[in-house]
Amino acid sequence: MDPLQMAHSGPRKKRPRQMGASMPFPPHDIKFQDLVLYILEKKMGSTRRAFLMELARKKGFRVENELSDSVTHIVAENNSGSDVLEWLQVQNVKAGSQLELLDVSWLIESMGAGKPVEMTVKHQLVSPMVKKDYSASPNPEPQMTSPLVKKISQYACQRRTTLNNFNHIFTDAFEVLAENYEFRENEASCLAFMRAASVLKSLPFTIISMKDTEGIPCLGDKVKCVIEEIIEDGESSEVKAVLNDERYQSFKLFTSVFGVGLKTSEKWFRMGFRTLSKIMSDKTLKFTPMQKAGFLYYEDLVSCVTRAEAEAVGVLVKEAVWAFLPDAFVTMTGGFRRGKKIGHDVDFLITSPGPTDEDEEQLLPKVMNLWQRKGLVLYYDLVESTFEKLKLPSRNVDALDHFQKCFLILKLHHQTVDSGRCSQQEGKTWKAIRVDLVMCPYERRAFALLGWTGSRQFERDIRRYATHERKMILDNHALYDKTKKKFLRAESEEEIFAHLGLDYIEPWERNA
Ligand code: DCT
Ligand code: MG
Repeated sequence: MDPLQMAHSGPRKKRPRQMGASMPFPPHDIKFQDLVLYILEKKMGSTRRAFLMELARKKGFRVENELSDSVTHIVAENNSGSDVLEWLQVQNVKAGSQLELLDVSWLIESMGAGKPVEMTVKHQLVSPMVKKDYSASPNPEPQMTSPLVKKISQYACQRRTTLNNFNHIFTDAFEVLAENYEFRENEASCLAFMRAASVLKSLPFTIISMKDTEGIPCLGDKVKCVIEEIIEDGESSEVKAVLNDERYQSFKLFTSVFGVGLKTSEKWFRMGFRTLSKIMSDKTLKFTPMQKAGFLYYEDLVSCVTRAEAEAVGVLVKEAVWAFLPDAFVTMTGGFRRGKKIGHDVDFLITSPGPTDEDEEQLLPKVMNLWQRKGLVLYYDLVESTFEKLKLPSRNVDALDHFQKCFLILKLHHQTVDSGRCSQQEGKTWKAIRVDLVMCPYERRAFALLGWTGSRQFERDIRRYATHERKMILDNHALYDKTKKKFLRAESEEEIFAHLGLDYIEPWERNA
């Protein structure tokens, strides 16, 4: 027994329980045998740590004094994921995939509930995937910055971005600012904030101090100012000002109408319009057929499409397509392929190995015709293919591709999907849904699938990467190698990534 302990224990026979001291026989019953907790003192302080350890033990949790192999959960306060990983590295402990790194909020909620609560993104300091990557990598040499941020690429196609966004508070703010710059046609600033949002979405931890931003690419001075203000005040004054700005509010409202872009919004704003009802009732304004449909089905179209609705649309698309081309492949693309639970529309790529050019050309018109006879088409715009006339590869990376496609509004009856709550109007038994159908030649399907899966930022970055890092040109139709002066064929998305020398990124990791 050490002298200090002897001094404390005095004449008493029973050794007093010291908070934080080594205890081979914990005095509290352990209720949750599978969990072994370790509470990090760093940034928490020894007093609070001792208090939490005692409380957790009272509640039936096993809490270790020392970090050992048996520990399953590390609980930290005021630490980011990178802080904890850095600390583990110093301790020479690898954060294996079985070790959970959690914020103290998980422990507090668990103690409140009297049992371990489910670990969600808001509790996890590091995404399980990165923890695995990290534990697999050899111990790197000492680093000045956070060990996690060293290897982040400026290109979204070299990052894995799932829907687990640990930095919503920042990315939401950036997206408002980017949108405002878009409305003001300041392309450079718009892109700067979109890139910043994209890179923060890929981080496996929440930024809690400016130190966490060290080494992260795409964060310029303007972006860092916003981050700093949010860290300090919990919000950005610039974002607040934009959200209250009349022009921003009007553009946001006007562009929420299907068929209304920046040009029309600008016109209506200059004419002094501020509400949709004034615009709709104005006798002097002329609307395109697309805008008329946009106003007519406005409520349905602004309420998001759910996955159940998207699946129901998928059934209708397959039924109709297979009626004319039984061997066609129908793939849901866009946000739903990336695992999103909601979307503004449902995108499909259709391709078939068999058909003659004429059969291929006739498919979408036939599908439209069938659905019109069934009364399912509320609006459609069939865009003919310009693929034959196209000089590949196209340099305009943000332009739409040259495949035949159909932008439509489909009438989805509720009996095909359990979504009664989606309807705004009493007694209405259907919902208007925006659907994009794209038909591509079979040998182009890998490029079209990659292009239509998105996200938009991912697409921008994979093209930028191809151009600047590989001297290749990638678009929705093809991949061209400028050095070899030839087109590179691909039967799958994996082959395109391989041609570009990139690790394969799964669709659900492309939410950049
Ligand atoms: N796309 C593109 N360039 C365009 C338009 C689209 O690269 N000019 C790609 C990126 C995503 C995909 O097509 C589908 O586009 P959207 O439906 O607009 O995006 P989404 O990711 O599906 O998002 P949402 O959930 O809002 O539909
Ligand atoms: Mg979509």
